[in-house]
Amino acid sequence: MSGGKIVTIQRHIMEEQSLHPEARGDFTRLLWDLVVAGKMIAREVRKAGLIDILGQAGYQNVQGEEVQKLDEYAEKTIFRAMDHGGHLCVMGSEEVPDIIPIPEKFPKGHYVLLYDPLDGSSNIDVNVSVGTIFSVYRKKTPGIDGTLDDCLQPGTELVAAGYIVYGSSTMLVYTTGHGVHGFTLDPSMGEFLLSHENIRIPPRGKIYSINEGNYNFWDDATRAYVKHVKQMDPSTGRPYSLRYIGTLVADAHRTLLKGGIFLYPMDYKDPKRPQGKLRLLYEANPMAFIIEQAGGAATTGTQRIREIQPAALHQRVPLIIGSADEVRLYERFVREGSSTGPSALAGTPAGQKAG
Ligand code: P6P
Repeated sequence: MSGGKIVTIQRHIMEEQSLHPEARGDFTRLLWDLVVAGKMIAREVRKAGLIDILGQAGYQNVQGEEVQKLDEYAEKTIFRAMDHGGHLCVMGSEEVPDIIPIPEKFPKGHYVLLYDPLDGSSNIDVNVSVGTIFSVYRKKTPGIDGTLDDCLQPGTELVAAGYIVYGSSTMLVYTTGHGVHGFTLDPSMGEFLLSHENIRIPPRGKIYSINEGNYNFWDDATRAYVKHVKQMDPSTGRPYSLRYIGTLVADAHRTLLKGGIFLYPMDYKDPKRPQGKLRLLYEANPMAFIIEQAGGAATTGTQRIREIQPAALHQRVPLIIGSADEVRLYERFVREGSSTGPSALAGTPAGQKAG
């Protein structure tokens, strides 16, 4: 926690701008507009149970998922907050099939915004944390209008990424490549105040986060890794603990603060979707940028998430993120491919380095 000094997110973003000599204020104002959208979504999430904004909107999104009314509100709020500022050349939303052009009547800018307006929305009506995820890239193609190619950039090209988690409190966590910083919304003031400066993820952690219901559809390496972390660790007298909220933003936020590992690996329950459920552009890349900036790691099991060259707007990838040592151990299970995991570790309790 940041003792003493009172820093609003607006002030912090301004200070971050000074770290980017080429920044002309455009980027700062883009993030400011995004913060406004986040505050408006937070307000609606907080009172969702009180007004007729719960429940389903009556249609499915591009993912084939039932759209919740709050999904729709979040989508429209971000679009309306971001379409006229003159900072963006194109947008992309996890809820929208194609790229979202900037309306002709508005000026266009040099940045690309990709966002998941309300991640975990199936949790809304049971009062479990949900979130918003955003990614910012520079425009790469010539001309004024943004294109699909401007959206299909690898995560190594990210200039900013962040999320808002609507939980017991509302927190905004973001990075522009100079560390990861967390702000807690003071609803009485409507201000996000710096509460977690320069977040660092612990190199190890005793929490694993995965949907065990998919066990029968995992590959051998994932099964072997999960079996490994369930073994008794004599150094702590217990195995790892399982925590799974079912909202990526909330599971990733806990992993960032407490360490451990989050896994949404390949699963074979849906032959049309062997790459797992999470979207590269809208979920995996922004979370990978944040976790790496905090000292962690993000992989598919065989490839660094941020080095994947996207081929499609809604491309899905396996996502394993968390403490660097934990992610590297998972990669060893994949690499060594044995059904009992890395031979040197066979029988070694979880949490202990092999000889
Ligand atoms: P499952 C929410 O729908 C989401 O996209 C992520 O936020 C979350 O991590 C994942 O799906 C949960 O999926 O299959 O475990 O319900």
